[in-house]
Amino acid sequence: MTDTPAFPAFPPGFFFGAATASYQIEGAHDVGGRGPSIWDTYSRTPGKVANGDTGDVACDHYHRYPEDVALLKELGVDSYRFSIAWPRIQPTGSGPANAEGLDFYDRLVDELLASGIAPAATLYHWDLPQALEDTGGWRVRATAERFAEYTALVAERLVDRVPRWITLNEPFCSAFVGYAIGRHAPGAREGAGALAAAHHLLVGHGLAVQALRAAGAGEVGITLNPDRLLPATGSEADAGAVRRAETLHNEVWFDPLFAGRYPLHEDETWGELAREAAAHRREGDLDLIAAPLDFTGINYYRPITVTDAPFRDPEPATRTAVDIRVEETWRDDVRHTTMGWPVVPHTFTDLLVDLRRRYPAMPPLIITENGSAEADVVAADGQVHDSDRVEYLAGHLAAVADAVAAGVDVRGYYVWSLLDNFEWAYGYEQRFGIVRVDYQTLERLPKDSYHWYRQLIAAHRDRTAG
Ligand code: GBH
Repeated sequence: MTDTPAFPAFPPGFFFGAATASYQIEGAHDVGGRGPSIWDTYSRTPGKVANGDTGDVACDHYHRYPEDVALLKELGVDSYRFSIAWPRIQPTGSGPANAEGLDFYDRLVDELLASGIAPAATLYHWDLPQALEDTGGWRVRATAERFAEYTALVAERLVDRVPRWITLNEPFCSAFVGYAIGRHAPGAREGAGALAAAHHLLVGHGLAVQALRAAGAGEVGITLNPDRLLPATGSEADAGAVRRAETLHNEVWFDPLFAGRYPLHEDETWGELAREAAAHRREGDLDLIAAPLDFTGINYYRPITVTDAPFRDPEPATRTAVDIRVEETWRDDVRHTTMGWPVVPHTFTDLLVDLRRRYPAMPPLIITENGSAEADVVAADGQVHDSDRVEYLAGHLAAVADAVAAGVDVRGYYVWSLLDNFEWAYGYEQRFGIVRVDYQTLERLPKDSYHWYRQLIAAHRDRTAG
């Protein structure tokens, strides 16, 4: 490694981890009784995923998990965040547990514990059993009820050894990217359907929290991906655009979870669509959704610039839930990752400070994802000198440390991701790993960023020991 940025300082007890998700790394799509998920269907639909990539093999983590846990151990992380594939536990989304599916996560959890790493399990990172999509998916309340049953099955088996549970990962993506933009499975482009999905995801979260509490789970939380939304200009019109984007990106989730209300500006944002969505709400739902949590997981990558814009499709009949008269762009005066995302670390601090101020009832934060996609270059010396990623991580970790210094109670940080993996619509083209995966040989190669992160963790331990 060449020159490395200084390590930001965190308080004693602050923990470090690495994160992954089932469909992105496991492969073994037809092994151990696993049923098909909406991502199997979507990735097989021509034109949906770059290069026609699928998660059939991915990193073959299902078979290579001991090697991956060894990488985590060497890295020195306190915790590993992974997700459980619902269709491994219930191949068709309901009924009794598939023993082979539970056995896999049981082995993984034991391997982690034997390595001194605390497991953090996400119950839903987007791989809905296809059978449940066929009966309406998240548009219907029944899916939320099935989610609670699945959660109870998993908790019954693992709650004694998994100290940290995350119900949903980024329900924004499930609802809006899946049912309104159509760039994620199931690839729908709907208005009321996407807003119904948003509500049923929150109900599913609430029911899953009940199931986890009943099983005696330790820490329980949800992972959200709040956005830092900046107006393109100081105009009144752009201020309105930011308000509508705040509803779509942030308030749909944070308001019911942490303020006990439905989004403040939903009528201004959605008009007629908001009324259709409200039809799915039942008495008691807000209490269920707002049940106390132990932490809020935050995924953050980049800021978004927002401009007032005309409707994309003025026809109410075809309006999707993302048609809120807003154009989203990115800053062009800074470096961009290979995703095209601008690198502006201080926006992370600003976001955390702002959320803390806006939602006083929100429980302590854990950064459940942060990282960057960078070019895949193996140098002549056989190593990956990903100095751009090191710089990204250093900047964003420093931004988290700044938020902590400003009084925001952030408890830990998980880097996204341990491994290069299936980056959803981008397939294997985008690489977020601190460990490189050769998709021909499935060989793992720690990058410079892995070594840098290992040193940061070791330095934190030395500094805060005793
Ligand atoms: C996270 O999503 C995910 O949790 C993780 O699985 C993923 O690998 C990681 O970040 C890196 O992307 O262009 O309008 O179709 C981050 C948020 C939301 C970013 C969806 C890409 C596509 C929106 N993602 N977004 S659109």
